Amino acid sequence: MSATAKAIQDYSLLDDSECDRRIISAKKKLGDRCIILAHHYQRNEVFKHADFSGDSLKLSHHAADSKAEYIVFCGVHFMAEVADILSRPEQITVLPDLAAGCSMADMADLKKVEQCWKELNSVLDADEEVTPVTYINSAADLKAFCGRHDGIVCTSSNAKQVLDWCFEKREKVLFFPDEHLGRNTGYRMDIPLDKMMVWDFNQPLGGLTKEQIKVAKIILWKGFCSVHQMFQAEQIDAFKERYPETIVIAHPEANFDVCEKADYVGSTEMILKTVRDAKPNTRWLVATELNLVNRLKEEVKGQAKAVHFMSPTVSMCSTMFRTDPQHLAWILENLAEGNVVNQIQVQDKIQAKKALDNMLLLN
Ligand code: CIZ
Ligand code: SF4
Repeated sequence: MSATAKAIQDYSLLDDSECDRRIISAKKKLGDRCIILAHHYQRNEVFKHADFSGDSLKLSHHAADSKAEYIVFCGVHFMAEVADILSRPEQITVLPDLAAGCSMADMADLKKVEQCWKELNSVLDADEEVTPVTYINSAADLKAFCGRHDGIVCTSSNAKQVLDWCFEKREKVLFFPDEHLGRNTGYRMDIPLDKMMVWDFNQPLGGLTKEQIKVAKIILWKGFCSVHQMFQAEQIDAFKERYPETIVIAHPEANFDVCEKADYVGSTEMILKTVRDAKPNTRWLVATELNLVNRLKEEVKGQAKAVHFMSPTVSMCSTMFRTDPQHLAWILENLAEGNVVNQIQVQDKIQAKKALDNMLLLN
């Protein structure tokens, strides 16, 4: 083990090809002691070094099944937290850039959610009537909140199954932090729009009346993804005017109107599978993060499938983008010398794991 860890400053001026060389060499040295996981929204320069790629659900399973000593998670903070919760105690999870957060996850915090629960309890018996559901895009202490209140975590791949589980137990759901995933999923389960109320956490009683809370089936936290909010229904209309044969596929973090106009709505895994399995000579308009869409476009162009990004302006996830080859080289060279930098450690794992296990049992 070396005495001192290398500093990121020594890497920030390295060019990408030098980083590539160093990543490959450090990876070779570490062998099966280390796995690199990369989310679909990672840029190519990082994505190409991954042992496994996937959405957060698939990557959580890889983390849980892995025997590696080090899990290097090229994704955002909440994903590395999930890997830490699900992996064995002796495994170490590392996030290459600690500033890689998720603006949607930051829209709900424990204080605000506890306040909401307290206010719901002034109208209902929340513990008897409401199941809290947190989208996996949330901090570990919110997953722990769900664990404590007999709730559950969901991802965009299993949101419907999770809501089915909830409605077998209790009549209402508090869904955070993404308003859109909650509404788009509820609507596809035939829950009328007027039974899904938005909880504005900046207003007393979420800006709702007691009556609205009493009739609600799903209470939707007023959170959103800044990347997916760029997609608009008018972009679909404009594109279809030029190419009427277009098939539209959208992520459920996109707004209701976009999902209503889409032919398919689903998680990143579902989007990839649907386009990969589609017939040749098809044209696709895709509403999710740009790095995924660009890679998919390249992958299927040989099968005469055209893939287009829905928004006319570039909308990448800026926090996913923080993980660059410089940070990856820095992390791996340190690990190869026995220095752990940027470890993610969740303090209160038990309740968060309970909420995650409730979800994983459904898959
Ligand atoms: O769950 C994930 O990985 C995210 C953030 C998107 C998706 O649908 O895969
Ligand atoms: Fe968060 Fe949106 Fe980025 Fe996904 S794309 S990590 S929800 S900010």
